[in-house]
Amino acid sequence: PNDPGFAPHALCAETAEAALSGLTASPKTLPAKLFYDPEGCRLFYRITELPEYYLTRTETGLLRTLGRSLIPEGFHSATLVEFGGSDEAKARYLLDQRDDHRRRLFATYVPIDVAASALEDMRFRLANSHPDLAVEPIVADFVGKLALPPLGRQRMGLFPGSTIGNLDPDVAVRFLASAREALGPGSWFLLGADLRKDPAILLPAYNDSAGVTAAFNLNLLCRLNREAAADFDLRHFRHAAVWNDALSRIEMHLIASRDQVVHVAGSVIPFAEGESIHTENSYKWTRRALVAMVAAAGWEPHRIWTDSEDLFGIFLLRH
Ligand code: AVI
Repeated sequence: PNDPGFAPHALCAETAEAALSGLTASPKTLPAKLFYDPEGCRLFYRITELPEYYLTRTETGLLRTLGRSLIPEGFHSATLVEFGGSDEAKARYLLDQRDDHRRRLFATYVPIDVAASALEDMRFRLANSHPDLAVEPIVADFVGKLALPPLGRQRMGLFPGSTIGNLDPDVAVRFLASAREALGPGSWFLLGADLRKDPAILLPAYNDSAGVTAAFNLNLLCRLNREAAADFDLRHFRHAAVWNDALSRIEMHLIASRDQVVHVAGSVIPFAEGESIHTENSYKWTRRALVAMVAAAGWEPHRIWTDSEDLFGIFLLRH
């Protein structure tokens, strides 16, 4: 980004607090959820269209081809609950399905996300394209205690995009267990996860030649300049993506290219040359490890679909 974002804006206490707690820790970190301000959302959307970032197009290809076969037999007028669903693009592959009598398999869609305005836009789009679908958005962080309204007899959770990979395994198990409890007995869950593979494929997906992922990562610092009274000089930090084989994850870091001092919300944060801020993990699961994880959360794996190159998996789980 060219604009380092020094323009004075109101200090956002929540952003400043989250940033400071990570930047005063050792090693330094920043929470990945801070990526998704409006500029970060735009950059992430560009990532999903990059030639190196195979995840989105592979998952979408699977959803498009599998369509109705992703949905258990006997479903109709069911409820689809999407976790982190601020964009209905993937849910549409399920919401569009009808039975042989042209009845919708899903009558209700409950997207859960922190982005209230994105949920409102989505409600408007779906009112146009699916006037007979009940859309009941919930503004909440899906990785928290979830209280869902009564959901009807047939319920399915949807957690696409390999967002599961951005959660540490213990948090992922807790999330899956609480989603299971919230959806209740008899429910189903569709989970999209990026699979462990050759780092020669993984690394370019997080270090693309057009530099969009670098801009996405550096936008975190712009955001702190805008919202947390920080003065990061973006010329003195660079993006790095590394493969951690032992922990089976891509890590994103921002590396200080010289010794420097940065101010954040009134605190002084020193950086040594080469020091990193760890900004994101993206775990890559083998089928076997993922099955063990969902089982630890109480779900029973029912079916797994992957693409012909075994890049991405869609897992159907049963309560
Ligand atoms: C949202 N999430 C699944 C992305 C991923 O692949 O872990 C976020 C991302 N980070 C860098 N590129 C994309």
